[in-house]
Amino acid sequence: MSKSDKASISVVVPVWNEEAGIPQLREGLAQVQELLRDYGEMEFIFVDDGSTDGTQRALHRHFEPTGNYRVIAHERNQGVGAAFRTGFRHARGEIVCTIDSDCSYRPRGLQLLVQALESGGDIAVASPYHPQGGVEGVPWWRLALSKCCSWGYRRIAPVPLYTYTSIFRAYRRRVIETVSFQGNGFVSASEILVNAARQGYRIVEVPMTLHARKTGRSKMKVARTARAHLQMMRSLISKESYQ
Ligand SMILES: Nc1nc2c(ncn2[C@@H]2O[C@H](COP(=O)(O)OP(=O)(O)O)[C@@H](O)[C@H]2O)c(=O)[nH]1
Ligand SMILES: [Mg+2]
Repeated sequence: MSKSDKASISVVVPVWNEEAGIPQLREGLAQVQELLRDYGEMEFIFVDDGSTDGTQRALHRHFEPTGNYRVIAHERNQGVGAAFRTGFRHARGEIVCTIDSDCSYRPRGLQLLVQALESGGDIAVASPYHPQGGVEGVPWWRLALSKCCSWGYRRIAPVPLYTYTSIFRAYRRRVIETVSFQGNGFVSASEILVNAARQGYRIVEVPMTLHARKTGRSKMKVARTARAHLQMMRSLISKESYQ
């Protein structure tokens, strides 16, 4: 694909020290390409955020360095929100997706998210905490943080959702071009939704199952992430602009 061509769907994949999971990711993304091939050209943008293991080598080994697969590297770790900003700057698709590189949401679920945009959404979000969603094998302490945060946001955010924390999403291009966010870490996922809702974008939840990761460990720093969420909730309650 030449630089001037526009991909129809871009998939931004933040990765940090995920070497062991890259073969599984390759299989998942091959399935996605097959399922979404009618939507036209797809591109995959891996944002390697200062990995210190062999993640970058594994990405280059498993994904052909064509125009459809790009690896963008941060020299040092900046966080998943910073990785989204980098990925969004490079994405050319009319639809821009973000996914977990550990395949804790099965990549083929992107098809449901893209279909949700076609039925009128501006943002489609995987929602394990929706009554029809599900969670399999995720440690309780990890789940507790996300569930508590989503419970809290649901009460104070401009739009009531069941899940504000998943990063498995599809956005219409205009959303990533017009919604700004400041957070560098996991809180950015919630911040994007809150800011998009304030700007009047339509958010659609798609019930989905969150699975335990098969390789590696969660990168979330629980205490730091909880603090960032609490700070954002405080600013929502006091009606200050978080931006
Ligand atoms: N680029 C980047 N990606 C990250 C960072 N932290 C986590 N990720 C990626 O974000 C996704 C979700 O992170 P994960 O560790 O699985 O967190 P959890 O599933 O919420 O416990 C995975 O693809 C990670 O590789 C980071 O600091 N930078
Ligand atoms: Mg995970």
